[in-house]
Amino acid sequence: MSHESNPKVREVNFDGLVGPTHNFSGLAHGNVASMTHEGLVANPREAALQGLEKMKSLMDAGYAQGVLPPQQRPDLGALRALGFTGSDTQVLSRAASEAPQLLRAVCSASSMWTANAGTVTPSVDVPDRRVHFTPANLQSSFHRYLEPATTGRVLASIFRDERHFAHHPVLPATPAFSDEGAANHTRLCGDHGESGVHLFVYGRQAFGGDGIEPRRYPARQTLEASQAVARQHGLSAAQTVFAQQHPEAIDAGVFHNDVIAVGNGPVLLYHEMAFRDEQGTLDALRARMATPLIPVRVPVEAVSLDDAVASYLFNSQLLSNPDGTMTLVVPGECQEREAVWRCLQDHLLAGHNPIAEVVVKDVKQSMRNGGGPACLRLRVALSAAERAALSGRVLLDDALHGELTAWVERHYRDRLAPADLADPQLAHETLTALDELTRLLKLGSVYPFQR
Ligand code: SUG
Repeated sequence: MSHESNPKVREVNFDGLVGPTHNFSGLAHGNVASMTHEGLVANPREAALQGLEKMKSLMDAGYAQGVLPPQQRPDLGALRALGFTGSDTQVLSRAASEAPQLLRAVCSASSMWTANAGTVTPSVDVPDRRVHFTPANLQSSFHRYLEPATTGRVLASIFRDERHFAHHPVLPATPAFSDEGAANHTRLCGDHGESGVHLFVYGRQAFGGDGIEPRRYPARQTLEASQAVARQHGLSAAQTVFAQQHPEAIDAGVFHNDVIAVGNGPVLLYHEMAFRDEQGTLDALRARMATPLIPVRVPVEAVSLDDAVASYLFNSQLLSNPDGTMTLVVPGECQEREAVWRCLQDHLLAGHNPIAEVVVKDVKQSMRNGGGPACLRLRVALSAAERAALSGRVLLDDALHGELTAWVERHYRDRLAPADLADPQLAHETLTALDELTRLLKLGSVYPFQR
């Protein structure tokens, strides 16, 4: 295959800004952290500031950092569509008394996990030389199914220039095409500007298949969804590998591939239990890649599945440095598990691989809902011309970081319990904050209340 390279291509990490309604509602079946922390009092302000601090420190370290806005919550339109009528206050109070689980779902700040916003293919891999986007349908849970409409508008607003960016429709929101976006997609390549091979990891096959699937928790990505996204983006068989996630891993709480594997450049850091067919997956990647694959395997004796799920070791950001080394950005929870911390020191840092530095980040508010550093970002590899063609003010610099921090401090509560979600004042505060945010980010009218 071709081995093109554009040295000006950089990976931009677009982090999701945590929204003002961040709370712990236990909405995600199969996500151990979300299930465990249901009902806790959340601190939306701290959550947003933890996210901004991660963005700022990576920007300061020289990585290109972008930001994506949160969504309009509570989603009163969704409640109205489900038959709740009257004023906003009446809709909220009726939902709170008649269907509290629906109220919680329409208040979730889950769009912060932008690794699930969609799948992105860089222009160097596509025949038309544009960056391709497909928002994920997130149909496997009601609270996340509410995201793609606004996600699509946000992506289309930022990546607006049709000469550089192409947007595809969300896949049909039905179980056969269950799609959770970039969390189940890894691009392996030499340099970011070289053509890459796309590893799509799915949990189950909708049509046919041999029935070997998780039994306890749902598989959120289907083979058919991954294949459809690859087709939309114009990727050929020589550029794609479709691998089934290990069903036992899903049943242990690994609800996305990015909870058990992370890749960057030629490096694939993965747990022994990540793939149903480990050897077949590596062989298929090697057969397609133009550059030698560097697999970094963590065996179960070093880190158990439970430790992987509790620490989110694999939900780290693996970032390329100019000197050829890589930095692994891990959540603070990795320091709390002895086996995991030892693995980081003795196995990853000391091993023969490009990982030369470990940076620890505190994103505890997000972690309590099952979202680590890697969940909070959508990777978009962009050439200099593509970066120049972005619309809006979404690339982080000191000024934007300062304004976003002040915005959070002005508008966010530091305490939010599930019972507070019915407070009409919260809905009002959120709309005021988001209206101001779209002006700050120069995004135009992306929210339903602005249209
Ligand atoms: O879909 N949690 C999210 C976490 C997503 C993490 N993303 C990646 N692994 N890329 C989910 O399970 C919990 C919300 C709550 O319980 O209130 C939640 O939706």
